[in-house]
Amino acid sequence: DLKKPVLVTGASGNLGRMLAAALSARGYRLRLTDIKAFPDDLPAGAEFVTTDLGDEAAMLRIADDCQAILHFGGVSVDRPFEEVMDPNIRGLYHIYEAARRAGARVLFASSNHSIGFHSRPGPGEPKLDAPGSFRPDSFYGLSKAYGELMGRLYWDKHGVENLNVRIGSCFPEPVDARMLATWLSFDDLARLCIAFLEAPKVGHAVVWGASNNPATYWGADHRARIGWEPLDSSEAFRAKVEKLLSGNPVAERYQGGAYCANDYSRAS
Ligand code: 15L
Repeated sequence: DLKKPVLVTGASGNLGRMLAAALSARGYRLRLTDIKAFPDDLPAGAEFVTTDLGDEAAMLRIADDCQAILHFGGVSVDRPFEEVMDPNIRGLYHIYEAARRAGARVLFASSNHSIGFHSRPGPGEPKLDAPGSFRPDSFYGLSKAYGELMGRLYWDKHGVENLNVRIGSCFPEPVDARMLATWLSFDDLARLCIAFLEAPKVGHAVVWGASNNPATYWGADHRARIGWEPLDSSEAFRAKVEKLLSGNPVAERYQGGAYCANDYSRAS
């Protein structure tokens, strides 16, 4: 539906700006929002309003009439609990209430840090399947698990459709050896968002947000439901990054990498 607007939160961030351009080029009407000003020229068919995810009235207002919310807003890195609380915990409730009232579907930018304390699979070991695999590696990762479960609740109780994308590492290129497993290209993310918007039915779904990387840690998910398959691969960057290790044994053992090692105080 190209007539009803799509709301993109976190629109001023790296992923939000890339998606605004890609969705505008596809002909979508866009309502963009962020706590920070939009740094670029607005793409065609887009309007921008500054909002705070902690402000319920503002979130209900801005989502009014929207067909979908692509929720990329909130704290996107490992931060102390108090900083995560308002945008990522309260904010998720505001996003889902707004979606329920507008009759919109939600794409939630979840993260691999919701499952970061799973060990990296060795050669021949099974890959991690998406459903029910939470092992957060930080208060940030915990907020992403909570956001996914908010989607579970709103689908079961109110029929709000939602796709939870456990993004690995979405950057222009992989920048270290871990990203040979976790990298998601911008183009694969843009195609995923379009597949979500155009899928006849989503329900409550969880998808690994990674490109078609042979070194992946991840197995089954619900991608068939939206007909998405990643087309890019991190292998093209192997020679450039394979020797770039963190040097920290906790970071190297677990899927979440450095987030697992931050503030780590377990004796054994
Ligand atoms: C994330 O969740 C962060 O938003 C991003 O900055 C990266 O740190 C990424 O995870 C990752 O694990 O590489």
